[in-house]
Amino acid sequence: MNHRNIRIASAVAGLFITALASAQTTHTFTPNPVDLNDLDHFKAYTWGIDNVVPAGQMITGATLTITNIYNWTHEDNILYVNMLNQPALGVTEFTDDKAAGNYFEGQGKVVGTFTDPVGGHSTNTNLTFDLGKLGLLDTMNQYAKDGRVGFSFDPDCHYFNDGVKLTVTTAAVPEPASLAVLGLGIFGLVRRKKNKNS
Ligand SMILES: [Ca+2]
Ligand SMILES: [Ca+2]
Ligand SMILES: [Ca+2]
Repeated sequence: MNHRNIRIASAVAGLFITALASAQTTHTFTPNPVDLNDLDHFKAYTWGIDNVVPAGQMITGATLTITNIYNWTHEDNILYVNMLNQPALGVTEFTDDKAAGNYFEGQGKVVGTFTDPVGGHSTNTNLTFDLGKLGLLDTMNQYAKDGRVGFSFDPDCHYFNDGVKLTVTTAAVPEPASLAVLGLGIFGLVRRKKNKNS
């Protein structure tokens, strides 16, 4: 390929990628109650969500946020968050009686933990887990294939907060056929140029 043909080919590929990117849609999900009852130390919670991905689409980005989270007082504290394949739909409460460790240890994939170093009052902290940056999108797509995906939260302390939110972006799954057509298109362009030049 000469420089000109490479330019044409990358322009075509660029258009295709732009078309893909512009077809992204954003969906927002919140649990009920939205603050998971202020994440009680004695409890552990699951939140199951249905229809995260419209038919023919795949997850291209996902962010889990807990707004204005803070521990009720200054002390040792930790919140465990996992992603689950098949939790019950909606919010379910379990009792761990303040037992140390993640109540959902070994279930699904670990998303992360949070510790409030201050405690006792709001510090306007928004806890954000970017599931793309955490490398969890492939697993999330697998989990969500049957429609259901969710999260577990084990607060080992009492976290006041203004709400949990999941934001998901989805895009059409690129069909092998359209990729093949694109490939042929680039090939054709390059061939035509080559013939003209020779
Ligand atoms: Ca707990
Ligand atoms: Ca626990
Ligand atoms: Ca599932």
